[in-house]
Amino acid sequence: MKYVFFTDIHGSYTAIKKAIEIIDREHADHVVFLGDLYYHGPRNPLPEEYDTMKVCEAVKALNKPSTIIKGNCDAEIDEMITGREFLISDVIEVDGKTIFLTHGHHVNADNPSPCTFSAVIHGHTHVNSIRKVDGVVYINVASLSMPKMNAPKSYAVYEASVVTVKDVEGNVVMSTQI
Ligand SMILES: [Mn+2]
Repeated sequence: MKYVFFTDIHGSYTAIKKAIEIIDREHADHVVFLGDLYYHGPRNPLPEEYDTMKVCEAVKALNKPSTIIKGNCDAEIDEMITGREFLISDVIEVDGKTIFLTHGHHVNADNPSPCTFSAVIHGHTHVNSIRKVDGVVYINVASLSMPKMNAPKSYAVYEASVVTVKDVEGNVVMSTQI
């Protein structure tokens, strides 16, 4: 079972088109959006090809099973127009691992969960990182549209107990066993 993770697209049509290419290239079984899908918010400049309606159409047209996690920029209208619930968090049970999915503005390596998971996969800061806290591996996927602190535009994949953060070309940025 192979998962692909995207986060912080913030309404960039360029980024969602890239995500669709990546889903095909990676032959992912399941797609996870980790929040901040449409709205760019007052903290960010307008991303490339900012077009929330076209991003929404692309998400609705996905031909893979998917999960959408709610970010701190995601609103009730986003769920209504997408026709989907944006989950506050979710858990993947795979290969004997328990992976907690969250946007990352509440739970992250600096504010760890009181629960024990194999890994926590999140976004929010637009900077990728892998940190182990109390035996739990925290993976920050970073942004596909607006990375910060010189991070590359990136996404992540899970397969066979390994999480790999990659740049948009598919080059490995960082990787960890969980
Ligand atoms: Mn955020």
